[in-house]
Amino acid sequence: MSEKPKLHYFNGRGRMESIRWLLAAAGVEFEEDFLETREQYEQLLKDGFLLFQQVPMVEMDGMRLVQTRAILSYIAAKYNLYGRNLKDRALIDMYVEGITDLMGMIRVHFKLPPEEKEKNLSLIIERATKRYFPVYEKILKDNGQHFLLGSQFTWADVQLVETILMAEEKEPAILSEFPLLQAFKARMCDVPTIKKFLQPGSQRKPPPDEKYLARANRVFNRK
Ligand SMILES: N[C@@H](CCC(=O)N[C@@H](CS)C(=O)NCC(=O)O)C(=O)O
Repeated sequence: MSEKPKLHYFNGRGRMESIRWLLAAAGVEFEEDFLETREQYEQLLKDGFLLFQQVPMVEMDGMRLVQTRAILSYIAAKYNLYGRNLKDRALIDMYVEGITDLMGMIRVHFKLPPEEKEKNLSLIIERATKRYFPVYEKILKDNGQHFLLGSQFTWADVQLVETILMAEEKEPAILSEFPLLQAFKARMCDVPTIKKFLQPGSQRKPPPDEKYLARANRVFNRK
């Protein structure tokens, strides 16, 4: 196994993108093995490397990790992005899960049939501005600090800024009613490791398109 974590997934965002973000934010270099063909996927299955026959899979520290959430929490714990105690962890889990629910809606939007896209986009905007962003705006207001957990930079901050940028790709003015989240985003994008990840040529992936979907369908034998 290589020294650096090795990520097995498509050459696209999907469920792996938050893992790329978290590693990048932690300043960890990683390698990627992109799934392009059915044969590559079958080889991973044959080798017994995919516990539930699914990707993302990350080779790291002598393990072959699967299940996105498990991979993220391992990375967060390893690189001190998971709080100082159990209560911090509970808060981080709540904040991450909330933002992941919103992210999940945005992540699958591109796959919807054209006639459902507009309605679904309205739902995303409604959920972002009425349910999720008000919560994070209030947390920042109440603690009057830089990060969701006050002075500690954590996994929750990384997941939130990733989702804000995804939401802005759908609706550029989506943060207009949230001044503290705007300031938060600016601060986060200025964290050196994140700033680097946001530069062109980094391992950050572009929004998914038809080609990405066709590749995934090919690999999983879906029509
Ligand atoms: N609960 C898993 C779900 C993983 C998952 O659904 N992966 C998809 C690709 S994004 C996959 O491998 N699908 C093939 C299959 O389920 O057979 C996770 O969060 O990692």
